[in-house]
Amino acid sequence: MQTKLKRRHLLAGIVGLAGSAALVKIAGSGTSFAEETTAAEAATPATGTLPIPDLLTATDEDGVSVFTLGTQSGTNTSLISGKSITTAGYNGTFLGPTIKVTDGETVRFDVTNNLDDETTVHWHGLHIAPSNDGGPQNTIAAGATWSPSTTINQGEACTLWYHPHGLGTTADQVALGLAGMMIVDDGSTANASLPNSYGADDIPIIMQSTAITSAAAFGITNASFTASGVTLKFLVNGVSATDETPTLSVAYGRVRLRLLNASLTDSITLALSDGATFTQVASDAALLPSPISISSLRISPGERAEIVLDLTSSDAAATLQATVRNTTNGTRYTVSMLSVSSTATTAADTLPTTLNTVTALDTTGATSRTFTLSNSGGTFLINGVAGTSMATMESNAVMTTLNAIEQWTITNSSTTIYHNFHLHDVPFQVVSVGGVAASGANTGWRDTIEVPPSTSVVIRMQFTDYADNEYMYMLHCHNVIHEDDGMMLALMVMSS
Ligand SMILES: [Cu+2]
Repeated sequence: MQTKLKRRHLLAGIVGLAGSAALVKIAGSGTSFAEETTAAEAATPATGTLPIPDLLTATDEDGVSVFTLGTQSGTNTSLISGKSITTAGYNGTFLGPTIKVTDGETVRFDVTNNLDDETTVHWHGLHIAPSNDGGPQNTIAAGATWSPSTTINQGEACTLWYHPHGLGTTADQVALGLAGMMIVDDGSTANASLPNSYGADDIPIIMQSTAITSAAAFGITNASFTASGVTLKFLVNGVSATDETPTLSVAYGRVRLRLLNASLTDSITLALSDGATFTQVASDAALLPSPISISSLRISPGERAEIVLDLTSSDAAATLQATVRNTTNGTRYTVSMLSVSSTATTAADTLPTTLNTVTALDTTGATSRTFTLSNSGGTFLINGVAGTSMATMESNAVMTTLNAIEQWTITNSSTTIYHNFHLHDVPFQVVSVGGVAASGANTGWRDTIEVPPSTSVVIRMQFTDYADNEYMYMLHCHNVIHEDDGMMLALMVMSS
């Protein structure tokens, strides 16, 4: 994307040194991906009780990085003593490894489905052709392998994730544990100036508000979270923070936490236990224009955010607390979700004041559309349509053309139910929320945004690079229970 190339030139002169990890990355900025990986491995790994998903190692096939994923089912007998809970994961029995890719890298994902049921794998937030996007058309039968390939073309450093996206089965399969993180490195100086040694000072945090039913299964309905005999557990990288707060100790003065709300339906608001401020550096789809200082951070389902904690001063020995709220914003509980400390004794250098440049899309003459989110009992609708069958998706598909710039108004007509809005293919810019111009974390690129009751959110986007007259992208609420109950439409980007 043209604007993003310009951004890199702009940032080329900024050198922010943020500890040894940054030194490693800056030293490696002109070197190959393999050399960077080797350098990153030299960093001192974090310790503590928090599990950190493995970084998935690609095999090189004639210049193509091949990442191999396999779904598999399993059981968990530790979450509730004496009960065996059915789970699923990628290359393991719960969650999946982290995939790290770099702009310009040609990749292939070989995904084998070892479940008894059909699945799909959607690369949430990745700018990729619709035929490789992993939506409901890209089903992988039990026992089959799907091998989408692409050249990473993101133009932004960001935290993405991958998860199933079958029609009507997303909540079922995500609840089992099918979710993993994807990290995109854009090679920018700004990204290099932030902690970026995976597992050392750059840590994935996958948060899941779960309900375990009296029958010892992960709940997949809204009602299951309040049903008789239910046990609510807040999982961080697969372990229960409800039972014991996981710990993370790093050898650096600063740590970057890549936060993902992989919950089915609940929003999560993070704060430090002492109320101190912390720094957000990225939202969903890109680094923010500048770091922002915040004292709480609300993340709706499917969203990501990146924060940086300074562990040698203000955030020393920080404990992150999560307040979990349901779809009508009722508080379920507050849990101490992570205790972070550092063995470093020297203060971290200051962060750069500029991380990214977002050039406003020119919407002069752009197509405007409106999308109204509503429900009729348990049926969830966009513009009155429940996208619960492929035929309905096809006949109601939003049609646009390659390179079109559009401005969309997303309105939540419910007076009580929170929704959010996720768009596949390209990130969007936020124009306004509830009539107020975008501010804070909404000044960067996003792919998911919360739409509170009785509120309109205005966004704009450009459908670059990928057109297809057969395969569809999806747009939907990322409360995946609502999504499965119909709050999803298809988008087709036509070549002309
Ligand atoms: Cu919703």
